[in-house]
Amino acid sequence: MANIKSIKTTPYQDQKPGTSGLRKRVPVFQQPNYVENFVQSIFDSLEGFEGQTLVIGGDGRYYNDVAIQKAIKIAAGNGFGKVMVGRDGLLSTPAASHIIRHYKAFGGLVLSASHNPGGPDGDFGIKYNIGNGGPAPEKITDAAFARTKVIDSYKMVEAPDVALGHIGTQRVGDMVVEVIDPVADYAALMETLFDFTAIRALFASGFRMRFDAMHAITGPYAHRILEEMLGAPEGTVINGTPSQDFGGGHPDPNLVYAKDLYDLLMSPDGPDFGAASDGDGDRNLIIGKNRFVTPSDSLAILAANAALAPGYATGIAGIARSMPTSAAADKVAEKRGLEMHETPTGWKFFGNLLDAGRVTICGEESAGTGSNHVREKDGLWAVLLWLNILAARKQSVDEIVRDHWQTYGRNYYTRHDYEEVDAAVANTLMDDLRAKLPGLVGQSFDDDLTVAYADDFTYHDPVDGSTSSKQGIRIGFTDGSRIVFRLSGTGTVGATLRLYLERYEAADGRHDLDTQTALEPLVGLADRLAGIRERTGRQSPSVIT
Ligand code: VG1
Ligand code: CO
Repeated sequence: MANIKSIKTTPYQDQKPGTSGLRKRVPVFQQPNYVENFVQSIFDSLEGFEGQTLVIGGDGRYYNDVAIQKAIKIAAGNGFGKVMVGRDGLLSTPAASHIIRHYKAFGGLVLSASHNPGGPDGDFGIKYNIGNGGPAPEKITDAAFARTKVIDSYKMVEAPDVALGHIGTQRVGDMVVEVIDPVADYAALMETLFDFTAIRALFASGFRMRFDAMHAITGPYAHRILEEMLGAPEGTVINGTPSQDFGGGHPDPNLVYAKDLYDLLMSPDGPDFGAASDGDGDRNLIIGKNRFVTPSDSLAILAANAALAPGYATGIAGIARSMPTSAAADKVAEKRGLEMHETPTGWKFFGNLLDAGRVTICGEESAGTGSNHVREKDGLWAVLLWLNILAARKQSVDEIVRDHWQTYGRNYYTRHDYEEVDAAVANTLMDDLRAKLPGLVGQSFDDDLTVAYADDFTYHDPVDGSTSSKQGIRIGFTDGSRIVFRLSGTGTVGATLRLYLERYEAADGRHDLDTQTALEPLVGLADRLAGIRERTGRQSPSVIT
């Protein structure tokens, strides 16, 4: 019999999972039993995993190697039959989702804080995914949080650390640990979805691309798929070796942290196509030559053109987007007669719709797009679908984007983030604004902005009937413009206030305005309504995407 120990512990009160798992600074995770308590609390909230398989992997950030050993031994102590783990403890978030599904595992632990910086003073995170490969729904995360507040012991097998450097099988107590190639299954899945022959021909014709892996997890995936399988020239993938602190950078593929890539694509002899992914490989940034593609537009364009890829040749069932994401995708759904769903922020809300076959493509304004091939957003998938579309349409990114606006109109869109704001100030700002909402409907501002609705978004899941309230304040105007206020659920210091702005120009409207200029009146109005500058003391946002 395995040497299973029940070890006494004391609870922490702050282990509440946010938008995407539990995220804290590394020193918080390094406190005695912090990881152990959280992992045991997750297992305590689940039933029926005895003898089943658990997938574990992470984005390779600092503390991944320590936390993964604890997780494996606790899984063994709780009676899992097998753990599948990526070599060196690595798995991108979408690859973990695929492996859970492919091997019919009971669930998985993803060790990552995604786009947050890493290193000894950076962030770490743990997220549990269920058997469909998607993030655990609130029912489970709520139960796990409740458990963390009272937990008094955890179960662990006493064993030496598992060697994760080589593919193969070993044992921890009675549990089998299989170390797998983190890339192989995922790459094989991509081959079933996309026209690799056409993409190979595109690269062979001299099409030039740069993929910035931002020293994060997608490096090994991008090297293998883009360079080895699709024949993109060596050097197409840069920053392709995962490092514990992401090369000291911020692995968030946006116009601030991937500015070099942006500048390159805007330069006269830049490549045809640029892309980047985040810490754990589930986000994507898409930039064509002289054309940045707003993630909300990218979702709409991918949905409109998906049928060009073999995996979606028979068409898509429907589209879902998170509430703050622009309505560009709605225009596609409307025109094509597809189901359209608006969900709260975070991928966990797409799972039911995907499982029920009601939607095929999902997306978020935060550079997340994905489909029913897994139950997470998927950075490389989005890049490959773009490549497939470019190969099939034989047009540039800019031409495709403009053509899309001509057909569906343009949803000008931007997000302004105020990071590390005092939490009390941010909460009061939201509370005061919420109190104002009922009085706003029908009011007109700046001559032409009349409020059509103003509410705090509540989602009713049409599949399981659950309700999620207080998901963000929406102020919609009669002309289709919209202002959304939300507090981030992934930050680890203070509060991050996100302001999302959108304005619609019809198909025959003006599509060539500068985005920030087009949205300036809404920015001003948002500040007047919520008193952002006055309350936060900030004159401008920390990040504009
Ligand atoms: C952010 C994004 C959200 C995304 C989440 C996880 O959440 O806004 O769209 O799903 O990060 O992405 P928040 O609560 O900070 O706004 V990732 O790449 O961390 O897995
Ligand atoms: Co991510």
